[in-house]
Amino acid sequence: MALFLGLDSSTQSLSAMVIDTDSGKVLLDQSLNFGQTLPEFGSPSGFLEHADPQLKHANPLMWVAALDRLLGTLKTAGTDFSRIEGISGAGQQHGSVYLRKRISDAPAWDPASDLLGQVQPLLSRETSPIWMDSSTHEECREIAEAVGGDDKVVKLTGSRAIERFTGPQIRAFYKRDPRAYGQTSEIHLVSSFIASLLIGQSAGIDPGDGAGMNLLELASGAFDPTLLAATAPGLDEKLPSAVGSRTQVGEIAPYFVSRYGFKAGTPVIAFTGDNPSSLVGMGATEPGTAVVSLGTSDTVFAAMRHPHNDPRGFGHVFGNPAGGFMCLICFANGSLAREKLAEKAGLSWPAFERAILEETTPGNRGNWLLPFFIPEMTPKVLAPKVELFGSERFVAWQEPAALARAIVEAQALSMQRHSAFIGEQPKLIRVTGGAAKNRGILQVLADVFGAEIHTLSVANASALGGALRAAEAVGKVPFDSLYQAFAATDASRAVAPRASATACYGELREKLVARLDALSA
Ligand code: XUL
Repeated sequence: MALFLGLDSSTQSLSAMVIDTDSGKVLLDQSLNFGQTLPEFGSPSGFLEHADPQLKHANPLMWVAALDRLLGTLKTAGTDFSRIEGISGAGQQHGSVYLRKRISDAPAWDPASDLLGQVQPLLSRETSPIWMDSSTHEECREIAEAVGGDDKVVKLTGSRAIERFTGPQIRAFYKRDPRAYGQTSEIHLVSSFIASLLIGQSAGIDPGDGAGMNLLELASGAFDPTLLAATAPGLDEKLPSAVGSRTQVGEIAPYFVSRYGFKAGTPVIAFTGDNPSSLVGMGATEPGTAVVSLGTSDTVFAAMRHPHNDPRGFGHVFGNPAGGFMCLICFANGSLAREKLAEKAGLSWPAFERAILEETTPGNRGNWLLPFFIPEMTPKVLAPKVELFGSERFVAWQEPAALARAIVEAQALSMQRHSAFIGEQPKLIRVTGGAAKNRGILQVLADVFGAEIHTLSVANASALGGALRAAEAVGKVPFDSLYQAFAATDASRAVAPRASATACYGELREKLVARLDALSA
């Protein structure tokens, strides 16, 4: 048996997946939901509530506690971690963790007590800004100006200076609390932080996640001195190193050997962002397959051989963990927006699915909406904005079925609008994430894009991506054969577009796109 562990510390949960590359089987696939399992952190959806909707932070100790809790639960349930040969994983992108001491300079984790109590005194900032934070508009402008304009930033980093990206967030911290910034010795991404916990050393940042910082030069994969200087003083000394995605960042720390039974010396491969990890987990690291991930955020992404930037500034280019690049467009109003609408319309999930499949038709008889229940980055909408257009009962929130279809149609049309810069319309799209179970959503995506929709049997593509990256880097199993075993699509669930439905979207597309474009003008 050759077992590899993948971890994914995402917005709402921590997941673990173990694969056996000899049998081609997934042996373990388990998630811990932060809100449900760790209510003491007051974060039902994985982040802290704040009166200002632009400020979105999470407690990094919640991620630390989750790691101990999940590994402990799995061990109690009989998981034998001593058989794991390699570990990798991913974290929600852009979020940052601020430490007084480099993890490499901190005392070795003591197996006699929980990690949380040992990490707490290391924090120089109690909370971590996460990808949903949109409070750094001013800092983005300052960084772009200092570097020589938006185009220059795009050329260097693959993206404009973006509110949720780590560089503008670090600059905001430096400006708002210079003392605490001065007391900070090390700043990690969520991905490199979790990897650092596992090895008890400071783990490096890979170009998949590092490209989401506005600090890394995309072409070389190294931090860029001009961007560092434009962001905050002394920043070059506070960042871990930039490393290749296949780098072994260290070996599992003795803490995990003694508490959970890992084998001493188990290699840990650089962690990456949840989207780049999903690119691997979806078997989509070669150009030609587009992926839609329906999670807390919805994302559209695809591998690219050469960086190709979005002239409108919404799309990003990140490193592809398998080599080359990937493009990505992110929508903040993903599952949280679907949940808020379902709650307001009084719909359970099965009713939401039935509403789309059985009770409404493409184009929704002229009912449509703007779905920005929280601030949105694509298009840029700084304050929540939900507007309904159509029949009287619909605009009065009295048509639950039409409301369900309206949000999914708006999300799909916005995805199509904002991914148009990639070039050719995809004929095949692989869909992942919790909402990929909902056939109604899959049918709307198929009809709007005029593309066939495939899903994998594994729901958590990001944790799978971690396990596959460990198997490739440590076990030397090529991605191609890993994909055959683990990233095959489930043919029985393929959803085909209906030409008549695709044709229905002409008028709605025009109206919605005009509104979306006006918002970001
Ligand atoms: C991508 C992004 C989100 C997070 C959360 O740019 O901000 O998709 O990675 O999952």
